[in-house]
Amino acid sequence: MSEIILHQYPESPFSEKIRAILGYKGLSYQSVTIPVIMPKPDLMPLTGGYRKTPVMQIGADIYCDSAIIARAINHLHPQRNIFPAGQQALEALAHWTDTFFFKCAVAVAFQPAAAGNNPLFNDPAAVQAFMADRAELSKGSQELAMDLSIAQPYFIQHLKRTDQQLAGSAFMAGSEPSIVDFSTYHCCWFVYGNPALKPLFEPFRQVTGWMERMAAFGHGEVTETEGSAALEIARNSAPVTVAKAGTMDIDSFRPGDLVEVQPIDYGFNPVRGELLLASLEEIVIRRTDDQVGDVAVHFPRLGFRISAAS
Ligand SMILES: N[C@@H](CCC(=O)N[C@@H](CS)C(=O)NCC(=O)O)C(=O)O
Repeated sequence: MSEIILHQYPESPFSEKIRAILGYKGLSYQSVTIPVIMPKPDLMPLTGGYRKTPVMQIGADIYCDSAIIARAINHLHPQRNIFPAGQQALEALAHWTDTFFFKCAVAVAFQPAAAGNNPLFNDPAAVQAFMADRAELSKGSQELAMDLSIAQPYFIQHLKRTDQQLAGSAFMAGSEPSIVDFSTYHCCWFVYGNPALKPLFEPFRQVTGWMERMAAFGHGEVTETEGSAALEIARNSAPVTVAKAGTMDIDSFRPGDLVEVQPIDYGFNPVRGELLLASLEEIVIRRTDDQVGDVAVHFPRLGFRISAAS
């Protein structure tokens, strides 16, 4: 089996979600540090336009979005299962956390009183470039916009509820961590890491104790590699995923159709390719790129849409 390559950057919360899962499972992997803002020249040949962080690569199979990355890791490395049997509806809570609660966390983390501590904001030109890039990322979307006066009470409300829940168990859904813990952890990590915002967590000792337990899983055994090396690995590999018709009639798309896939929340960059698979959980398309040849690009169903290629 080819090794996992995680395309990410240290400050990225969704990357922290995946790093923590890799740590919990005790996995070794390669990491490519990608730029925080566009352009991302060593990522685009792999994804075909998807620009969010993180992206996981295994040979010539490319996984876009932390939801499908988490599932793929758990499938390939089932030890310390984070999708407990009999608790499948937990994924709805994980999705709410990765979308709505994350949006609250963004407003809290980027509030003016805390921005000075953000390592990304230590020179004015970098701030300007970051703001321009994120304006482009959220063009046509309201999904990342929430006033702090609305977001902060929501954020604290969920900390309080989580604190109360954690009084009865070591992790959010029992004695072992599940996908919900990792989704909640990265949103909290994002805010807690800023010294100006840490006091928000003070009343919630169960949450801070749980965050310490989550942090203690570490990030696994990481080897840093270059983007060019990752491209070469893709070029020298063939996608493992093959075309497969679904067992259910879900939509009108069939393997072989030329389609575009894009997020429904923000970062509306469509990825075009030939449909390999469109199940209830996953959409996979095959595309050919001058630099890497054939790749299979995977997306979760939830949070993405397919349309016929224009
Ligand atoms: N639904 C996506 C959200 C990913 C996301 O929004 N990531 C942020 C960084 S944590 C991002 O892409 N920011 C813009 C960028 O890195 O270019 C996931 O679960 O992976």
